[in-house]
Parts: sequence; C-alpha cells; structure tokens
Amino acid sequence: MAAFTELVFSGVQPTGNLHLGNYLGAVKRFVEMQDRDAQCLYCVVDLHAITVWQDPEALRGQIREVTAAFLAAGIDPKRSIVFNQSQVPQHAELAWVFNCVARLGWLNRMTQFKEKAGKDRENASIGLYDYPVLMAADILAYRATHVPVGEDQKQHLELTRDIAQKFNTDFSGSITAHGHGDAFFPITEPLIGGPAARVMSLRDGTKKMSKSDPSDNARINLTDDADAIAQKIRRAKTDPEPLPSEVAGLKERPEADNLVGIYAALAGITREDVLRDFGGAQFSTFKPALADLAVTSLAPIAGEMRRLTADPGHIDAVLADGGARAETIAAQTLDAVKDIVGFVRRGPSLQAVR
Ligand code: AQP
Repeated sequence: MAAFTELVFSGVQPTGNLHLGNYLGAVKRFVEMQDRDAQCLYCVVDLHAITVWQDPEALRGQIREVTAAFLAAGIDPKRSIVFNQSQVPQHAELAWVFNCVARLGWLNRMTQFKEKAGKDRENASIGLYDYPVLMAADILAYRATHVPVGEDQKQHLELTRDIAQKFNTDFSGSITAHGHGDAFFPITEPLIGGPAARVMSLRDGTKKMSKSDPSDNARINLTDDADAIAQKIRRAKTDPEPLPSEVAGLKERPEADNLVGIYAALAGITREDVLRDFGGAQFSTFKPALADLAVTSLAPIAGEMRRLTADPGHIDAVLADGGARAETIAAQTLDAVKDIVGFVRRGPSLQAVR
C-alpha cells in the first residue's frame, strides 16, 4: 500500500431505500475524500444489516445496489477500496476482542439502540445491541484516522474512540514490547459537518430522513426518477412564511431549514448563500428551484445505478477485488492484535504494521 497521511473508512448498510440523507450525509462526502492524501475504504456493511432480519435474496440485491450507488456517485474502485464487510472475516474477529474491551455501561448509553429496539427491547437481537462494537472493529481493523458520517453516528464514533483508548491503555506494555510505540490504535477523527449532516424527513422536519420511514414521501430515494423527485419536493411540508434573509430566521422552522440545507448541500454552497439568493421568496418559487437542482444532481446517479445493477457480475468483481485488498490490511492489524493480547498465532509474528 502506498504511504498516505490519512486512512479514511466509512460504511453504508444494505438495508434498502438508500436516500438523499445517506447521499448528502455520507456517500457524496466519500467521493470528495478521494481528493485528500488518503487511502479510502468504503464498505457495504452487511454484517450490520442482519442485526435486524433481512430477506436473504433481497439482501444480496441491496448489497449490489449500495455498491452501485458508491460507483455511480463517483467512488473510483481503483483509487478507493470498495468491498462488503462479510468478505473480510477480520471485522467480526476484532469485534470479539473489542467485546472484551468495551464496557456494558458504555453500550447501555447508546441512543440508537434504544430508538431501534423501541419498547420491545427484550426481543431485539444481541447483534443490534452490539452494533457499535462491530462498528469500532470496522474502523480500527484498518486503524482508520478519519471517518466521514452523518450526525446520527456521532455517539458511535465516540465509543470507537473510547475502545481504542482503553485497548491502548489496557495493553500498553505489550504494545510497546511488540514494537508499536505508545499506542496501537489511533483515536479516530469523526468527520461530521456541512449543511446536510442531518437531512430531515420531508413530511416532518423534526424527524431524520430514514430508510425505515413507512412513508415513501418522507424521503427521496436514490432510485427515484425525475417526476418522483419533483413531486416529493412539491409536496414537502413547509410553513406559510417566505424564506428569511438570514440563517437565524430558520430557527424554529425545521422544514424550511431542512430544504435550505438540502439545496446548499446539493449546490455545494452554504445556507447563507442560499438565503442570499432566495431570502424573501415564497416556497412556490423556492421548491421548483430545489426540484430542478435535485433532479439535475440525482438523475445521473439513478441512471448509472440502473446500468450497473444490470451487470451483477461486474459489481461482484469490484467487491471481490476490494475485499482482497481490504483483507490484506485488516489481516496485518489482526496479527498484531493477537500478539498484543497474548494469543499464540499459527504464523510468525509480524513486526510493527506501519
Ligand atoms: N438523514 C440523514 N442525514 C444525513 N446522514 C444520514 N445518514 C443516514 N441517514 C442520514 C448517514 O448515512 C450513512 C449510512 O447510514 P446507514 O447505512 O448506517 O443507515 P442508517 O443510518 O441506519 O440509515 P437510516 O436511513 O437512518 O436507516 P434506518 O431507517 O434503518 O434507521 C451514515 O454515515 C449515516 O450517518
């Protein structure tokens, strides 16, 4: 692997209904990260997907669809490593080691589990509860320095940092003895930000745009055609006031704030810039402009996704190549982790990984 100053890792679950929030909060930013001095790894996190039951045949299709979305959005599988999690066994292996590092109290604080398990907690899978530990393993199997994610993943990233820190402390003597200096795992930097770090539902500006929202009108799917996109924006909930001229005027107006944020993210500008152009305008003026921008930005991606998913052999080859490249890195980390923890390995001990 060439020497890069940063290692970027992020993932998307193949749980269907990939939407504008996933695109603006994550995938679009993955593409931009490729221009940094960084080795980027982008993972279709299928082990995470099965923390809630998935129909097996549908899951296979969804894995290919997320891969197609990555490629259609502009991730270059030669520059970046594109793969699916279940092809690299070190993710699950490292998760077990981290299960023995993470504390029950830490996991009990995770709000996403509480939201997803709802009232029927006793019936949630152990995988759903353990999700953030597997996520830490995904990131740290590559000793990633930076993780671009939407705002909803902030707490999980904090847990990843806590696990890295505790591992480095618990095994500090062994880490030094095996030639890794003071610390083996980096304290990963979350990259959360921009105008679309949290894209909200088009039907309720206080709720996150989400794959599992029962209303399809609440989200713009990456597979929606131009008519569906325009119609969903036309029907998006708003208030009767015109757009303000200053960002402060968006406070207490969640739906207006959301649409302005979406416009800003799609255009690559700030909310301030949007309000400079549209301050004082009615939604009857702003919504058609937003619909045009959304269609221009998203229709080519949908078209390319359709073309790519028609050739599953090509997608599978991309994933196989990426999986092999990812495993080369993750296997080195796991060899070092086994030495540090005190396991007896089959092969000879590796020296410092980097
Ligand atoms: N609404 C959003 N705004 C900005 N970013 C978002 N992300 C998800 N929703 C939004 C980001 O997309 C990346 C991949 O997310 P995921 O595959 O983990 O899916 P998720 O967060 O479970 O997506 P949903 O839509 O929220 O699914 P459900 O309905 O199952 O809960 C992540 O970086 C995430 O932050």
